[in-house]
Amino acid sequence: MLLALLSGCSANSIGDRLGGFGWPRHGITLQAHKMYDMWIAATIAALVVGIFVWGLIFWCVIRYRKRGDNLPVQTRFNMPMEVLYTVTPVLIVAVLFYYTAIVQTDVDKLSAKPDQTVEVVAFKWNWQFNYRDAPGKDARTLASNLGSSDVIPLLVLPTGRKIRFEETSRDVIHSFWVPEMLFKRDVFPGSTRNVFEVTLDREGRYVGRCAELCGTYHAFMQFELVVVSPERFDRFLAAKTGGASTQDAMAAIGFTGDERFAVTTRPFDTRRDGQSWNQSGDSVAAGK
Ligand SMILES: [Cu+2]
Repeated sequence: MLLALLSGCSANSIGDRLGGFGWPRHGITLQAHKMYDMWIAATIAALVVGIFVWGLIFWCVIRYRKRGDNLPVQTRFNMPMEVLYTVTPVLIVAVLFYYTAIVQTDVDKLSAKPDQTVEVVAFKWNWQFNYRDAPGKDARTLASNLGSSDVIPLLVLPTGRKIRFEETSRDVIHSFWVPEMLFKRDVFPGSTRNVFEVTLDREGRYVGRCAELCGTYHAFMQFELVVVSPERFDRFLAAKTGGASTQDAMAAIGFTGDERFAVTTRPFDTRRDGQSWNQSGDSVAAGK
C-alpha cells in the first residue's frame, strides 16, 4: 500500500529530505527520475517491514522472557499463522515486481520518432559520437565528434527532446555510462546494437565513462556530456554540419576559452613512446 501511495505522488520529495537513501540524487533525465522514485518507494516499504519485524522481535524478547524453569505452552501447526506468513511475502514480492516492471518498461521504451539520434561508437580507447538524421543503420551521419589522445570527445545534446542512442563498438565490449543519467548500457561489437532513449531535463556538463573493463587504458576512456537548451543545440549542430570543428561549434553557442573543451575531465595520452607518467597524468621524462 505504501509503495503504491508513495510512487504515485511525493516519493521524490520524501527521498530528497532523507538524503536519497544512498541513491545519487538529481538525475538529469526523465527516466532517471522514475528510477529514483522507484528506489525511494521500495526503500521506504522495506523500512516499514523492517521496523514492524524488529518491533515484533523486541516485543517477544521482553514479553516472553524466561521467568522460571517450566516450559511454556508448545503450539504446533497454527494454520492461520502459516497462511499469513506465506501470503504476506508473496504479496510484497508481487507489488515490488509490478512497479519494477512498470518502471523498467518505461525506461526501455523507444519512441516511434525520436527527435535526435546519436550513434555511439566505442573503440580502444575513445569515443565517437555521430549525429544522425534518422534512427537505423541506413541513416546518414550529419556530423561527428571524435575523441583523441589530446581532446576529450564532447557529446552535446538538448534538453526536452527524445534522444535515441544507438551503440556499436569497433573492437571489444565497452559500456556507455553517464553517472547522472543513473544509467549505463554495454556497447557491443558486431551487428548487435544496443538502443535506448532518454529525455534530458537539466542543463550542465557531466563526465561520461566506459564502464566495462576493455583493456589497458580502460580507465582513461572518458567523454563529456554537454546538455544545452534546444535552441543552442540547433546552432551547435548547424555549425558542425557546416564543417566547423567541435571547439568552433562550442564557441558558436557561447562557450569561450577552455569552456570549449571538456571541463569535467581531461585527456590522458594513451600513446606510449618511452615516456612515463606521474599520478596526475602529466608526462615526466623516462628514468626519473
Ligand atoms: Cu571501454
